Amino acid sequence: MAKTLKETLGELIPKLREERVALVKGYGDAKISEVSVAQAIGGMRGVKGMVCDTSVVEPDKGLIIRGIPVMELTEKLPEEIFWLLITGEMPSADELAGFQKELKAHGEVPAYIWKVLKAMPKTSHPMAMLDTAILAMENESVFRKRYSEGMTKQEYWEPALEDAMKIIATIHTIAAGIYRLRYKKGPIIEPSKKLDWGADYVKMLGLAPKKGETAKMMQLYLVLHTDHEGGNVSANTCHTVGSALSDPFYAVSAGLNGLAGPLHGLANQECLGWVLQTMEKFNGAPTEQEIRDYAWETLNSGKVIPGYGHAVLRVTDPRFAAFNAFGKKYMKNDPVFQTVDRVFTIVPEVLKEHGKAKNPWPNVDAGSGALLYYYGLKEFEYYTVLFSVSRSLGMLSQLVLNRALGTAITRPKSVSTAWLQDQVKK
Ligand code: HAX
Repeated sequence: MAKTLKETLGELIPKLREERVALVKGYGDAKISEVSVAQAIGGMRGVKGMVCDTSVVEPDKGLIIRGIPVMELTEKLPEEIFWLLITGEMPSADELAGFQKELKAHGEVPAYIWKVLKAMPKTSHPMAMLDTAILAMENESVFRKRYSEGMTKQEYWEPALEDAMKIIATIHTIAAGIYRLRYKKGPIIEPSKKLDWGADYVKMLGLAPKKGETAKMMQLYLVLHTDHEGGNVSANTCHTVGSALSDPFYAVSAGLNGLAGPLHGLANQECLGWVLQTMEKFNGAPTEQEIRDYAWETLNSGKVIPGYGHAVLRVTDPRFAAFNAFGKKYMKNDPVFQTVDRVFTIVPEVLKEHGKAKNPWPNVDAGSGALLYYYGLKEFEYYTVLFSVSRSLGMLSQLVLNRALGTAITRPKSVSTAWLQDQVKK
């Protein structure tokens, strides 16, 4: 019989613990990073001060999950990516089937969640609704219960995994329900017993299947957004909150609150908004010159061009490239997609000329909206919820591993401005 995820992790964790102990024992004092004044003030950019094994982001290559460039994973299911993130290996067909079955068994959304969501104002942002629902579901936490009963440190990862399964098994159902409630799309659709995670999400949103293309697009979307190493706002926040042994519901909800910022995950709603504004302003797909003019207008008004630039990447984000390739295959004549594609040829030139952004190339958020729009998801305020459904996989894989490895509570040292001034004089 195929091993369950818990059994697989149970075999792996002792080796990972030994590895970590050996590193600290043998090389605990070895230096890996230095911090400049600019870094301390500038969001700790480039400071190496945390460990994350699920994925790395190389400035010139982009996202690499457990050694595999994301472009080589675009045909996989998000469930397979979760298994890869957390164990370092792809699941076998039997392991995948067992894992999907286990997820279905955890898939019931508590009735009080729908009551909470229905009680929220009609104008609530869908991200506020999702984050509230995950937080409200904290009532289900096995981690909290086991902690209060007095479990040992060695056991932390087990209820953390149990809570992770509950979140992953329900987040797409909750997210789809939010879409239907918030945009008056009709009654909430129940999860299916057979469909995979992404296809089920499409069905529960109530999107037209378009001969299976919508599910294919969703599969790609959910794979590409899963993880982006440990230092980004959502992962880092989830990590910090989890490090206090707040349970996974608290930690994931907190991470998603970070994803809801326009410089992070909310850029995807901003981005399609920007593209549609150009189309409205110029009555249809704008010319290259019109895009150039509008980009300058945006920059001159002190705003950023959403979907461009990155804190780590210095090339076109491969995730943007994957969305662009999908668009070229399935919707090359769609005017919104054509505009996104044209923006891609103009905005990097403009940003280079502008001279501020260290990276003028598109990130993941520049391209995804056109695909969602084409397949019927026109409410772009909702887009970060889709990102969240996927990113929960990355945050939770990191969280479970951190509980398994006994990662310490996060507590960097802050310094005062006066201390900095003194220090630089020395
Ligand atoms: N448009 C205009 N100006 C930009 C810019 C853009 N797209 N990207 C960077 N800049 C500016 C910065 O605002 C900064 O200006 P100031 O010196 O006046 O503060 C300057 O260029 C240097 O910034 P940087 O070092 O290149 O970039 P940061 O690491 O500070 O920030 C951001 C990275 C992603 C936040 C930034 O590029 C940005 O705001 N992009 C637009 C928003 C966006 O697309 N966010 C999504 C990023 C991907 C992600 O996390 N998705 O979830």
